[in-house]
Parts: sequence; structure tokens; C-alpha cells
Amino acid sequence: MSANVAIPSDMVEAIRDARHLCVLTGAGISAESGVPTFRDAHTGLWSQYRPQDLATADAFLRDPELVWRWYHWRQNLIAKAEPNPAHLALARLEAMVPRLTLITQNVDGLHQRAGSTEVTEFHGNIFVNRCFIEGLEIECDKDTAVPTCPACGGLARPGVVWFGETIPEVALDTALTAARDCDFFLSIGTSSLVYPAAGLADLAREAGAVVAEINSQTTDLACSYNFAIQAQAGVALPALVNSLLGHRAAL
Ligand code: BV8
Repeated sequence: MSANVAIPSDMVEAIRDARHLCVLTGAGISAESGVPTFRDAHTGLWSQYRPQDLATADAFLRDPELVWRWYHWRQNLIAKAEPNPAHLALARLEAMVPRLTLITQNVDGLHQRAGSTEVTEFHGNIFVNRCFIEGLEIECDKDTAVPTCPACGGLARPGVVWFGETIPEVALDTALTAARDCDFFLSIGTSSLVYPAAGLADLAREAGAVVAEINSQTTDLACSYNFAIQAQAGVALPALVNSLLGHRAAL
């Protein structure tokens, strides 16, 4: 993969002129931090399971110990990860444009650790635990194979959004409003397979925004974007920031 990439000047100008930039990120932006992408998350130990067979309430009730083992494995892996140049460039970009709404499908908290201040966690956060029954956020013993709620003694669950569960209302409202209001929508490191997150780009386009994608592979949606940059996010985003800075200072 090339160590640098040229961002089209008309894309740089469109972002420079944007009143409101909306950014959607997926697992690809954390890949260079060593966090397996959602679908790759099953390398090795988890290769025999499909994500949809673990990230659902039914799967959890069927075998809470197995599902917790998967989340504990991911928590330990993510806790050792550091934000990469892509996360850092996005945090820097926030101060360079009039308004940036960051919506992430990721549950790893790396955008916040990179310094992004307003992060909408569309699918929750892997380090938050909730009572399975009440849904309230709880503190529970992280070393227990199947943690329980200290208030009701019921099952504790990871504070993420599983398949078949609705998106938290505030996060959904923030994302829908930003997609409809923005004049530039940038999708980074997502396979755009999971809804309703995958529908945000269409909303932005229908509302008249310029829509761009950064992905290390080509995606089925690439042809529908105004710009499709095939590059690693950790290369493309610093290049975008440098272009916006007018090549004044390398990141
Ligand atoms: C809901 C949290 C109401 C848990 C996750 C409409 C149409 C069809 C289906 C549906 C629909 N509406 C609802 C559904 C059902 C379902 C769905 O979309 N199913 C899919 C499988 C078809 N959606 C839901 O259930 C959602 N709820 O809508 O509620 C409802 C309910 C029931 C029925 C109807 C309506 C809730 C979905 C949330 C699931 N939770 N995560 C956890 O993490 O454990 S999903 C999980 O996978 C991620 O959070 C992410 O959102 C999603 C996709 O992953 P990506 O982030 O895109 O990662 P992926 O590995 O796929 O791709 C990585 C990309 O990065 C690749 O393209 C790769 O090329 C690229 N890349 C890799 N390295 C780099 C890179 N790019 C740049 N640089 C690199 N270095």
C-alpha cells in the first residue's frame, strides 16, 4: 500500500468551502491501530463464528459466557491499541473546519482518545456495561466470566448496539440531522453493509451534499460517490489535512 496519496484538489476545495462536514467512520479507521475490522474480528479463535451469531441479544441469552468471552477478548485487544494517524488527523480536522460532526460505528473509543471532542457512538461503546434487563449503565466486575448487575443481580451486557436493536435515540437523531444538513459527507473505512449507518451517505447526497469515501479497497458504493479515495485511512487523512493546510507543515 503506497505511503502517500494525492487528494484531488477539487475535493480539498469542497471540504475547505464546506460549512458543515459530516464524517462517518467504520472499523477500517481502527485497523491501523491493530484492531481487527468487524468482519476480520474472527481471525484465529473466532473464525468459526459469524459476527451476527455473537452480536445479538438472542446469541447472548443462548450463551452469555461465550458472548462475554468475545467481548472481553476485544476489550483487552482494544485497551492495548493506540489511536493511529487517521484518528489524529480527524481530531486535527475538527479545528480546521467551521463544523465537523463525527459519527462512528466503532465501539473502541479511539476517536475520543485521539482528541476528537464530539463523537457520536452510533453503536455504543465496548467499555460501557449495562444491565440486560434495565438497560442502565452499570459498573460491574470485569474479571467475572459473566458479570451481573449490582442492582438487580440480573445479567450485565456490553453497552453496544447489537443486530436487531435500535440505535440510541440521541445518536440516531444527531446522525440523521447532520447527514441532512452537511454540505460534505465523508465515509471512512466502512463496508457500508450495516443499516441504518450505511444509509447516511444517501441521505446526505439526496440533501445536496458532496459525498466522498476513503477505503483501502474499492466498495460497491464507490461509483455513487463524488470522490472515492482508495487508500489506507492512516495515509489519506493526514494527506487531506496537509492539503488543507496548503502543504505548510507535514503532519
Ligand atoms: C436497527 C456493534 C432497527 C456491536 C454493530 C435495512 C436494510 C437491511 C438490514 C437492516 C436494515 N435496517 C436494519 C437492518 C438489520 C441490521 C443490518 O443492517 N444487518 C446487516 C447485516 C444487513 N441492522 C440492525 O440491526 C441495526 N438496528 O436498524 O434497528 C431495526 C431492527 C431490526 C430490523 C429492522 C430494523 C443495528 C446494527 C448494529 C450492529 N452492531 N456493532 C459490536 O461491535 O460488537 S455492527 C458492526 O458491523 C460495526 O459496528 C459496523 O457498524 C458494522 C459494519 O462494520 P464496518 O465498520 O463497516 O467494518 P467492516 O469490517 O464491515 O468493513 C471495514 C471496511 O474498512 C472495509 O470496507 C475495508 O475495506 C476497510 N478498511 C480496512 N482497513 C482499512 C480500511 N479502510 C481504510 N483504511 C484502512 N486501513
